This record gives sequence, C-alpha cells and structure tokens, in this order.
Amino acid sequence: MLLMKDIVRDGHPVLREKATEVTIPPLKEDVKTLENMLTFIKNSQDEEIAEKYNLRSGVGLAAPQIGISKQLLVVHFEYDDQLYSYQLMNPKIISHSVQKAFLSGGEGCLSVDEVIEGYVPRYAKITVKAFDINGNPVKIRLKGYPAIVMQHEIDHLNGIMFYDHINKEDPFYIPENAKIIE
Ligand code: SB7
Ligand code: NI
Repeated sequence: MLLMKDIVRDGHPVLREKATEVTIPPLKEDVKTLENMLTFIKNSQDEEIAEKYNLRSGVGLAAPQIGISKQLLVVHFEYDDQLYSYQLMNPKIISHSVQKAFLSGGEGCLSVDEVIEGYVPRYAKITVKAFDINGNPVKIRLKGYPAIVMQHEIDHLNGIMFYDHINKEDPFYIPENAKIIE
C-alpha cells in the first residue's frame, strides 16, 4: 500500500525528468503501478482511511510522484455529478482550446508541502489520446476542472510543476479571455 512516505517531494530530480513511454500492451509491473496509484488516491479521499494513515487528499497522481519515471497517471474525482476516473498510459494532448482557464483557489500538489499562491492558467478544453490499463487506445475530451486536473498530471510526466505556470511578476495576473473556475 502506498503511503505519504512514498510520495516524492519537490526538489527530487525525478519530478523534473521527462518520463519514458511504457510498452503497449502493458507489462504486469506497469498495470500494478496504476492499480497501486488509483488505490492510493481512493484511500486519500476516504475519511477513515486517510485519517488512519495520515494521507493528504488528492484527485490525481502521476508515476514520477512515487519515484517511477514512466508515463503513467491516474485521476479520480466526482465533478458536476460525473465520475472522472482514469488510469492512463502514454497520454498526449492532441488538441486544445485557445481559451485558458484557472482555478480561483490556485492549485496544490501532493509533492509540494507548502501552499504556493497564484493562478495557474491552463487550457480550458483539451483532447487527450492515451492507452487505458488494458492497453486499448482511448480519446478523452475534457473541459473546465477535469481538464485542469488532467493537465496538472500530464505536466508531471514532462517534469513540469504547477507553480511553473504562475506569473512571476504578478501571481494573480489574469490572461485575456481566461475562464475562472470556482
Ligand atoms: C489541484 C490539485 C491537483 C490538480 C489540479 C488542481 C492534483 C493534486 C494532486 N497531485 O499532486 C497530483 O499530481
Ligand atoms: Ni501534483
């Protein structure tokens, strides 16, 4: 079972590497990693389990965050009465809107212990091509909050942290035509 001690913290070089693609069909080892990652995220959202094991709640996780430099990610959350639960291999953003969007409360990261304030502008809509846990190709269209979370996770596979997107001169700068997500 994955615990907070297994979460790699900011400053570790693995968080700045470009993760390598995994083979399709997937190796058992990579399937196991995705299963462990999803269980961790579900546990982190379960009040009792999270309290017992001192887990910080998260809506997603990328393999580099557990020290594995491979293109594997999970997201798991409910939004607008819809469940967004994905275990993805080799995800790629194949198209995106011109419009940007950002969370009014900024972002956090399980690998970053401090609160870092500022808006994190991202694409408002994205289309992602990836492989699911069975090695089947999937094409996923997301907008708003789910699109933001997916971009946060894909960034981890490219060595990018959320605060890299915060405007250095003015952390609360709002790009033109950006959508604010409450
Ligand atoms: C706020 C939080 C997340 C994504 C977008 C906005 C995910 C936090 C958990 N993670 O560190 C996953 O990488
Ligand atoms: Ni993160």
